[in-house]
Amino acid sequence: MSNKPKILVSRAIFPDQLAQLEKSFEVRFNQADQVLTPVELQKELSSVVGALVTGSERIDASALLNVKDLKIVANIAVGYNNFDVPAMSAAAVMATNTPDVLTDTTADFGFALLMATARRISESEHWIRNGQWDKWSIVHNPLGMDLHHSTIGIIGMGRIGQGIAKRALGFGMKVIYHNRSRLSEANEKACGASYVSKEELLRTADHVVLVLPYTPQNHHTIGASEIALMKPTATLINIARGGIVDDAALAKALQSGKIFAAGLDVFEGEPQVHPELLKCNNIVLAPHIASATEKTRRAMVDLAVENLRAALDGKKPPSLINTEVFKA
Ligand code: 8YV
Repeated sequence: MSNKPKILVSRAIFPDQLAQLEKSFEVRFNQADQVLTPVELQKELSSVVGALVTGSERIDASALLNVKDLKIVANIAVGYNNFDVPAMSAAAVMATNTPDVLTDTTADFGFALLMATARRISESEHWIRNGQWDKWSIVHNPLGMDLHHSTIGIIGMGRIGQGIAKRALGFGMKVIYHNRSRLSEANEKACGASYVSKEELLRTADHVVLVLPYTPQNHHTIGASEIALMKPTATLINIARGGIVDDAALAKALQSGKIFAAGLDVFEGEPQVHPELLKCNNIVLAPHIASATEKTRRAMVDLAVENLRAALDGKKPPSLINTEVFKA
């Protein structure tokens, strides 16, 4: 029997990072690399002092029902809609996330997805693979939409939204945004961004990019009536969370040509994807990879481990969400 404190690591991390943890902790490690069932999660959390989880494990009152010594659950993600924070606070469990370290990588990906969607890069590849290139002409091509000098509308202007805005400036794009609260004048200037209402953004943007956190209030921020406001030539990019877009309504809009195309990194009920979306050609699909470079995923794990170690050493974790739980 080891006398090291016991922690849970809910999914595979890089082997050297795991080995480092194993020097200080007895690690309960989910080898299966599949999301733990609620029953498994409840059982695992009942016997550990800390846990590193991804955005897929729901940490709520039920998951915490039998905890005895649990001090911290550290999300390896910036979004923490998988946390019921009041329930965690009620159980005196610290909640942490991984902001900043993934901002640029995620903004890069948002822009890559936008470019791939507007310029129909996935469809073009299929075009070649399906032997359709023999029909090339000036008009006989997957014709796309321009990014340069178009208007990008960003909904959710946190760190990642601002990163996308700065990239858009390099393309000579006009940047408009909508957010819960307005940025400071200095921040608006740095992003070259103008604040508009959600309706105006949807009506005027050539490219709509979603980067807002998922909360009950943000459920289906984009549904049939919002899509109806968009230009038929517009693209919609979701790198935020599934559930922010009504995927069934989006599939209908893509199939009927109500908007030009969509790029999705996140889905309602992922890893399941709405079957009607899979039938659309004017879509670029990605399996939630916006933060997926080795450098950034390592940095996310490092920050989550830093949070975990701090909490277990009685120190304030650097990205503590429920500060009221920390007692110095
Ligand atoms: C993660 C993310 O890869 O940070 C987030 O909020 O969505 C991604 O960077 C994913 O949640 C796995 O933890």
